[in-house]
Amino acid sequence: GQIVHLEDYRPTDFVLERVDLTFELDPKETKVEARLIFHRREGANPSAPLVLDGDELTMTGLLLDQEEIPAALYDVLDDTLTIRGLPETAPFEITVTTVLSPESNTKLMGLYRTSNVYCTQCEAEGFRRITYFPDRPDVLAVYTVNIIADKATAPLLLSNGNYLGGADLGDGRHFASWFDPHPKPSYLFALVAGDLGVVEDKFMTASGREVALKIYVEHGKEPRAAYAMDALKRAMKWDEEVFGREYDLDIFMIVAVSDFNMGAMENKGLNVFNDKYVLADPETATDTDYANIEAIIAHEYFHNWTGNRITCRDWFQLCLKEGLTVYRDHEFSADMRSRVVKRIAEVRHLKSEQFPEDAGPLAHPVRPAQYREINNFYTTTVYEKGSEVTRMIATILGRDLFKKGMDLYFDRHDGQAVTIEDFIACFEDASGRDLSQFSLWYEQAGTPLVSASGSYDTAAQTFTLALEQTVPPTPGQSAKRPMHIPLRVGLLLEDGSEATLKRASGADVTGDVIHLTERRQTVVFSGIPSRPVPSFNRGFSAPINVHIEQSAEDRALIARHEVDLFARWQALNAMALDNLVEAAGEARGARPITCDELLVEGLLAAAGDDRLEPAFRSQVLSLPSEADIAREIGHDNDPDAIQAGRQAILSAIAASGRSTFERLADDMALPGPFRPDATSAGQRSLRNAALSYLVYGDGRPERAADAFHSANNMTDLSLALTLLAQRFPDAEETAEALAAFKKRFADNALVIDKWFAIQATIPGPATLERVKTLMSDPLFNASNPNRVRSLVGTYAFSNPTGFNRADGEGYRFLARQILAIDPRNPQLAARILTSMRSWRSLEQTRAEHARGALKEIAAASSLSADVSDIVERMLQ
Ligand code: HT7
Ligand code: ZN
Repeated sequence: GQIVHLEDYRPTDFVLERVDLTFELDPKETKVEARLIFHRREGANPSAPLVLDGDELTMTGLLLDQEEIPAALYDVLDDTLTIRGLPETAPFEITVTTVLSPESNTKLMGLYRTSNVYCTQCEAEGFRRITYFPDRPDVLAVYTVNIIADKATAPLLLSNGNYLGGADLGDGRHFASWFDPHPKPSYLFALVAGDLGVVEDKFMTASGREVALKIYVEHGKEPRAAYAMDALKRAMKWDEEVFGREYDLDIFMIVAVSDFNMGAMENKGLNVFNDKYVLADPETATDTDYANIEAIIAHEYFHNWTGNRITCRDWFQLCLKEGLTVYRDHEFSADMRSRVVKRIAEVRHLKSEQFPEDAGPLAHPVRPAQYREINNFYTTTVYEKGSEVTRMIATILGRDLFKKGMDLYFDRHDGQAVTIEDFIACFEDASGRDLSQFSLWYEQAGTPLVSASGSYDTAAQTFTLALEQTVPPTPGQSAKRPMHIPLRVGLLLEDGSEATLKRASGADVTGDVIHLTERRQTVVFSGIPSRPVPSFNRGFSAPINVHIEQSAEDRALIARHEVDLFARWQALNAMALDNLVEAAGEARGARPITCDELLVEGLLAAAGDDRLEPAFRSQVLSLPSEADIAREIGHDNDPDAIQAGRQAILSAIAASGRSTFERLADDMALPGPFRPDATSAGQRSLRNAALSYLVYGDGRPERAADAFHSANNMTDLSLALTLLAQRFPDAEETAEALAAFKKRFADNALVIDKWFAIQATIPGPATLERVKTLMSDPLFNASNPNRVRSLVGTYAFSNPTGFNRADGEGYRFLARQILAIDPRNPQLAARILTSMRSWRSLEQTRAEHARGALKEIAAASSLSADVSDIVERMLQ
């Protein structure tokens, strides 16, 4: 693949006015006729040829205004069809006919088959696998789609927009026509055909239009789509109330499929979902599954405005739709559930996924300036950091001006394909503020580090904060400019009360936000009666690392008294992390491991505080992960020592907290039938956190086995199974529970994914053999992405001691898997390979093994662009 550069962007020479597609569906030989009406753009070169994109296409016909185009006037190369001699000004029609084999399309891009259903995935560049087309997001057109298929096997024929009509063709086939009045880019095209069950509902928009809602699932699974339907209606209502956005077609459809490369896809009016994010019932879905379904249903729905009505000019602008839409789905979940608990979960995710990406060889700006393979840029940086950047705009402008900016964006750019500059300009125009320095957040990769130190002047009663920001070098960006960092702070006095922030001099302060804009800046607060304890980055107002010398006592004060509950969690988490880093060092040096008494006190005080909501207390009890500790240490990591240190701390907490945990396990028991709401989920979560410590303290499997046998929902059942497997992998009870679980859920793919994943997380070097054995289990299916992710992906991403075996066998195993997956499904292979993105921060022996495995991949012949792009960047 060639490198594409943002600065090379040029509009097309031709404007596409209309698209008419006719599909004659067949598993092996689908015929696609595309009629495309173009005219030459005003001002374009009158002799410029029309260049269309294609990928692995077989073309059987090419007409200009219904006349065959002579061979001398067109060229078919690998990825393009070039047509010369086209009219200078008049509109013309190109008709392209292609023949595809959906059943042999294993890449799951373009038109493919999954469980006997025809289905498409076109983002980012899948449409070019269906027909020759100007396959780029700034080409917006109105589509009519005709689908012809066998009536018995494909009674259902769906595409974007509104249903026009259909008929029986009398030869065992039938057809249906769809018309989408909203101009859209090709990546939002979708077609689904097959035999599916449906759940139907309707939604009345604020302006009184009735929208038919349909969720299509495999026959028999309809009851499991009820929660998704409920989430959809709540999302539609929320978008009207909070962003003033109404739905714009008569029908909104969701189709759940079992083979899908990502979570879901926001095709106009016809979202296609990985069934993992649609199907749920108490017996088979965990609380996390319910929360994910709610978030992803909302996310895809919200794309209707942020992504579809206003789309991206080019793929460099991906964060324009993704960062903003993630921000919107985060706000939705915060409103549906507990805001602080949601924020903690977001920050945990950001730090565990995005921070390592930003600190490693795959680091890139929220808006990259170049790419080789766009599929590799659907990253946590574009999505989650992109969302944080949007959140910072809201923090800097305040709620009302942010809303004004969003309204202006919807107003000004509806129906357009735009850029980050266009987006930012709306907030500048709405607020009168200059956001040019702020825009560096889109351009500079790397997680900024803010170092802070405070000094209190007793005589003057002033508190001076000295702040310094550094943005670390990242691939292709060695020098960085200072950013605009909105830092929310509180100053806590000895008694836990909060000092009023009165700025005397230095950096700008609005409310509790310090605007850090220079490399080094001080800010002086006056009228501070005693030495305060600063609480930094309240609510995680900026996606940064903060370095501040703060004693455990100071952190404990924050943990007890901060009005910002997020900051309380943050203080305890930081205290725990300090202790865990130290413990890892002690374990590595074979020294005794010490557990900080203040940490234990703080954790138990919060966990046992009935005034706080259970979900929050559960978050407090969940210590930083082994990966979090490795990230904090940053270099020369020994995963075994990290794990040993962490386990010693867990044991100490388990011992000190026994009575608290016993009480919580009882108090948090939920009588009555399962309910998936946030409050019940929070109680389950706290109860399971307490149970985990108790099992830890017991050192015996009985309690976990009891929990397994008495569970009446998947949250409790899978937690109990995880405890058994991770703590007692060789116990009789564990073998029995694993066998019982497998037997009970053998025909439920999504639950069997959990069965594989749980076993893939068992710590220690022996798990590699287990994973290999599981790969030959009859239930393993190498062509199903969810299954591959659940076993191979979980092993590589979520099992630090199992995967990072000191002998390097884990890496060599992964290399072989990547090479096996790549020819079938490059996107999936490339994604799983990113599990090795932090290899350089391992201790030397492991790092050398990791390098060796990466080189083995790099040396393989005929790698996909997806995998070779990742492996080359990782080795650079
Ligand atoms: N916008 C969707 C991205 C997506 C995708 C991208 C590449 C390959 C396959 C894909 N499936 C879905 C998902 C989203 O952010 O909503
Ligand atoms: Zn999205």
